[in-house]
Amino acid sequence: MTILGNDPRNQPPGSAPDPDSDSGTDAGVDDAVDGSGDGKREQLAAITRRGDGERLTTNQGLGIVDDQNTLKVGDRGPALLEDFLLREKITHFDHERIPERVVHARGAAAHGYFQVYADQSALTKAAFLQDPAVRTPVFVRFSTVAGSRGSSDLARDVRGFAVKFYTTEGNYDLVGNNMPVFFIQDAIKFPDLVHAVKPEPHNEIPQAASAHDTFWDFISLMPEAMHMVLWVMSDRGIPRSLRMMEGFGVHSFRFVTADGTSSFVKFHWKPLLGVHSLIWPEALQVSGHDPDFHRRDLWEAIDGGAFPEWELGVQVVPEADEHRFAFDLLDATKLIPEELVPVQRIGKMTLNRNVDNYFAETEQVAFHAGHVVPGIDFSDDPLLAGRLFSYTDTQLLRLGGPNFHQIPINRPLASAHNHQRDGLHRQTIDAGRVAYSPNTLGGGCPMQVPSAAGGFSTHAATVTGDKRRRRGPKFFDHYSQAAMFLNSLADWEQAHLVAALQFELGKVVTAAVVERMLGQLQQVQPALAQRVSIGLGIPVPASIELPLNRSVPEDADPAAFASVPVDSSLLPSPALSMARRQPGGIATRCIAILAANGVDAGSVHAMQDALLAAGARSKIVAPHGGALHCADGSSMRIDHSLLTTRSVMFDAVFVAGGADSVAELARHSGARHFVHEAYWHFKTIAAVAEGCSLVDAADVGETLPDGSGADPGMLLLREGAVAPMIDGFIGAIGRHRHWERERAALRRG
Ligand code: HDE
Repeated sequence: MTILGNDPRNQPPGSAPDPDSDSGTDAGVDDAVDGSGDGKREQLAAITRRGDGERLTTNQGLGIVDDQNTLKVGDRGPALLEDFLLREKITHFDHERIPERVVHARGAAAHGYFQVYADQSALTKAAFLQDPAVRTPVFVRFSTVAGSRGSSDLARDVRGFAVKFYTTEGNYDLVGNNMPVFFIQDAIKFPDLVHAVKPEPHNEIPQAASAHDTFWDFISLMPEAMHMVLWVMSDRGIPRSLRMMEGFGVHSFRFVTADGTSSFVKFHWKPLLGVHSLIWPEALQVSGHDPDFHRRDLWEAIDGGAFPEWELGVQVVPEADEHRFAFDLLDATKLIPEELVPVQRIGKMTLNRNVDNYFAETEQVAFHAGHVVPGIDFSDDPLLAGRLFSYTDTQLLRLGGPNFHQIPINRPLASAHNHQRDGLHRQTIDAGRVAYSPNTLGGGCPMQVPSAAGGFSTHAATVTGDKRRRRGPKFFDHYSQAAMFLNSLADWEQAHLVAALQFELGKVVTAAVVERMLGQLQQVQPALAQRVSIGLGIPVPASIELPLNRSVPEDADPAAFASVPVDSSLLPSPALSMARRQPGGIATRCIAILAANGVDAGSVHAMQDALLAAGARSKIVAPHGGALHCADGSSMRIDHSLLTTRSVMFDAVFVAGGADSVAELARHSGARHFVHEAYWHFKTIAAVAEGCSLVDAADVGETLPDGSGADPGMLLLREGAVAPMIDGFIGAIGRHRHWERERAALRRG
């Protein structure tokens, strides 16, 4: 009955036809939807092949005697074309690659489950949002947008945050980003945006970077992009970890209840580890040292049992309030400030299992903004409209045909039955002669599902108007929310944003593009343009002819577009600042313990135990690999030598005591640099007893760089045992970084 051979482990679950129907069934597994959250795991396990203990065969199951030598004439050849073993192996290899995603090519993914906190039937009839006892399996793929599959995790970029819920009513995909707004308002501009940010077509440079002429040329001509550009230039563009990012559905969607009441909804993911980022100089170094930094971090956290968690938040706006705001709910370049519409946290997602095979799962997963379930529907956002077409289209190319939904990772847990047939790589045998509807020969099956019985019916919204290429009038306020975002940031966040713009525009060769961008920033906030211009050494032009807004239609009355609408009601929104999204705690943080031969093992063990108890990890970093001989005669395993790691791989540094150990470290330029670098990335540094002299040798001190006070991120205990400093160390790491150090350095100049 299947095309996967006789091994029962290779049978696609549910591939047998529905006995009650004369129509084919599409990998349905009713049994797997048991509410335990394990359904998808079991479905995948049933078709997972492992080589352990197996014999080597061809793809036809033929046992292979010699997989080391090609069939030749004599010992030295020539090789024979007859060698079907060689041909099969090489041919398969030649075809191993599929096209990478045109955007979001580089990703990392994991399995987990979602559980709602309480019945949400007052908001939506979606089944997975009703019963707190039910765990819905999820598969989540994070990604960068612009880079190729082999690029670095550390690019300054938007991060994709795509969640596939395998619900009892079919797959629901929430395909979002780690920023709440988007660059463009209308899908028709998406290919232009992507062409502008991707490597330039003549020389394919630069990889995974927006810091080049074509991107800024385009952006400088697109006032609607200013809000999103500020998000990308903020530290949100360089997350500390995928586990420490927020996620956003971006568009307004609809919730629909059982009685047909609809409201608008914006989706949020709130990470329980807080929202944290790297700083740019650090990201540049991590990129060279470990371009897989984010992937590895996610993998190791899940592997080590530190399962990342996010709460699902919703901002709900009743239909009657659709026009209540100064911005348009259908405009994806605008967010709803949380102070206007609070985020209700309605459930939690936990990622608890790494993939078994990157290609089969992370690469072949196919998300689609149009995969919804009853109770969730679309708004008329013109950006969303384009997405609803694009995602299927792209999978047809990427995954090679119309049956990509039958690839294991994409199969729903809910049974799927219809009259679609055939096509490349069909995985089911659709038995019977009835492949049409209506029919009597198949008893009318599969039958349509009334909405009362869980079928999907589009919310009946009333629409009127002329058919034309236009945007709503509120769409033309391009700068108010950009300014709101800027004004909501802490001073250090603003300083990083300014530095990012200086870096990016500093890489732009065409002077007119830079000037035009300064003109755009001037519209957001004159002080911003001024600050950016200082680093560029280019004055803000006294007057600059800003481009015509390209989205003004040619048949429009120019007077209607003469003045730009401004939302003067917007106040700074504290919720937008990462500074306010840091819960403290050091769970899953990684701390370097610097040590050499002769180290005081007691201080190391005490610190390791305390960090572990607080949920953090520690690694011994030494001048060499292997093991350390400690002062008390014991030995200690080294995790990294100074050759193979850098301070940028850690959240904080502890220098253990021991006279010989510290003397060796102080002589080692790598050890001194380690501490120095961590200090200038504003991390917590602690040292005990002799360890303090390495900190002294690293040319960093306990007072802030401008001498204005004690540095709360520097904890030096020159005498005694480590115990009294442990709580302070953990508390200081929980602050993520010590921005007063950066502030003081800026003051000092
Ligand atoms: Fe996507 N987007 N997108 N996008 N997008 C894709 O689909 C597209 C947009 C997002 O991990 C592609 O399977 C259009 C917004 C994520 O597999 C493609 C438009 C948001 C991912 C596509 C947008 C996203 C994609 C490429 C404008 C945030 C990765 C490969 C109308 C809400 C999903 C693929 C994964 C991927 C099209 C805009 C998020 C080409 C046409 C806005 C997270 O179909």
